[in-house]
Amino acid sequence: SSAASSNVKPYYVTTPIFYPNSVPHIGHLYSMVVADIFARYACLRHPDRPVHFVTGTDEHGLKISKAAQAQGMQPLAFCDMLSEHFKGLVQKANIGSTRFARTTSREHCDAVQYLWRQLDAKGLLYKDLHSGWYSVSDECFYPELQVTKVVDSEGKEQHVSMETGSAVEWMEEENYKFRLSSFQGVLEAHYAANKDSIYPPQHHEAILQQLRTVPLQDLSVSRPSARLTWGVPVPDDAEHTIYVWIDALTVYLSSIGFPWQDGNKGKSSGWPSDVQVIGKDILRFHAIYFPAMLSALDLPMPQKLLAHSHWTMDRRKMSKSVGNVVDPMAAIDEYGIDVVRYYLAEIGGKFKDDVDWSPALVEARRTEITSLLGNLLSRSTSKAIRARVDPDKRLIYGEDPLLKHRPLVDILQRLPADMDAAMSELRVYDAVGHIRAALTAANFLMSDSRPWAKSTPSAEAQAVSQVVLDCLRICGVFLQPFMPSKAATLLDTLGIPEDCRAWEHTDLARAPPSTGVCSGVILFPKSTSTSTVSP
Ligand code: ME8
Repeated sequence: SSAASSNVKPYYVTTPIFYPNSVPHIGHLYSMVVADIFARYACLRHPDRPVHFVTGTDEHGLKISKAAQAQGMQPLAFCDMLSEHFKGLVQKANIGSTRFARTTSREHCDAVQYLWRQLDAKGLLYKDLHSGWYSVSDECFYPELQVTKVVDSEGKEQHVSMETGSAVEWMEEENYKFRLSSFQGVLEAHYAANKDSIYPPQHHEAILQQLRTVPLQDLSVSRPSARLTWGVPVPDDAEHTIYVWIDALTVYLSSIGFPWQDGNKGKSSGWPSDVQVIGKDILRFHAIYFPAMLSALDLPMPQKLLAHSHWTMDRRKMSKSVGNVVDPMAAIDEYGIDVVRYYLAEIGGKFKDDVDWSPALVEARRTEITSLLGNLLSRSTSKAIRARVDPDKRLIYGEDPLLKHRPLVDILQRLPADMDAAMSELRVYDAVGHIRAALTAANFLMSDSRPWAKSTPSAEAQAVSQVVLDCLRICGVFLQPFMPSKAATLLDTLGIPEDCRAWEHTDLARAPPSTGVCSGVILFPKSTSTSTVSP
């Protein structure tokens, strides 16, 4: 009922908001796909619970204004142009996000200023002198360890950045600082009490260990407007611009209507978040800075932070500045989005170690899923088998002797619980593994029983056909988060009505009525890409 459902906190999942300083690469697609898998799983698990899924672009700061300048463009026009590329990827990759956030939007900027005033009202902001080695040409401070002394052509000693070689000078400027140091105890207690709040566990341990041993320093949260105007101005102090990370992190709140008027700390809008997907490169911002901000605002902590590993190219991190990136659009054109999604989820689903992007491995995944799923569907829906079975007859699991002692039946009976456990613990790799195990067992059963052969008794053909089609149906439901369009084709082929594709329909004993099975559907047609020779 609507009264009951209005008390349910919407499921809330996020990706990082990406810097639109260049076009998206495969790493960005990966974060989107992982988040999409959780959003879609939430949908099939609880179809009545609303899902909020936020992705978007992080448009302020020096990095962006410099990139715009290099193109001879105004920063906003530059962001308008590049954020379209990220939106295009969302569409092309079948990402079911409910909101594409841009930090240059009016509501977001207002929310950032509101948050700033709240921190200020609580006495958590103060002005301080910040000093260090500053490069005018690079427009940034460098830590002592990254600065070295050189002797120039006139024999004069000079300090330079080791990274860029540009001259640095000792500079002092006024910044606002946030009293991050006063949140050490709160954060330490939070992570000590919530062991599964950061996944994989290695990151949880590292953050907790850090909080236990390294004192937090107050955080500089503004830049002089003289150096940086492309950002949200500090309220009532136009001399200063709010630090881009404070601005960016606030997007997770502003995208679901913060500041909230519900008197319930954003619960009816979805706060706290259920899963926030990030790359491990931005763990500190999400595991320390953001929770400190939330604690300052007296808001509940995010429930789970998933920090995934990086895609590498020849073992180096793919990055826009290095230029060794895989174009996700080209990969989708080449392999099809669902094969790419399957590859990202399967090869990248452990989140633990960095993984190398390799066209050969994508091909191998395509071959695997074509044989496990595509061929199984073709064989089990073939006219040869359909001619041997009565489509209206159903044998009862647990009673009919022909359905007993089949490993596949056991796997399918456990599958809903196995999937639920894996997904709620963010074990995407294991979730894919459970589906693969079921499909593998079904393929084995087919080869073993040969239900299409006249030599196989028709009662056996009937039983095997039923359990294999049930397997395809149940796997089809569970594949929806991973390969949404292939799963839809699969379920259409099996004649499963659209309103029978949720978790409750994965009970082996209670098959929904099929509107009829089609024969001759090829789920993974041979590649039409130019790299294969056509006959
Ligand atoms: O950091 N492998 O934006 P960004 C896997 N705007 N994932 C990768 C990756 C790789 N090689 N490279 C990037 C920012 N990513 C900030 C975030 S959030 C409030 C602000 C993914 O464009 C990964 O999720 O540099 C990483 O955290 C994110 O893209 C960084 O994207």
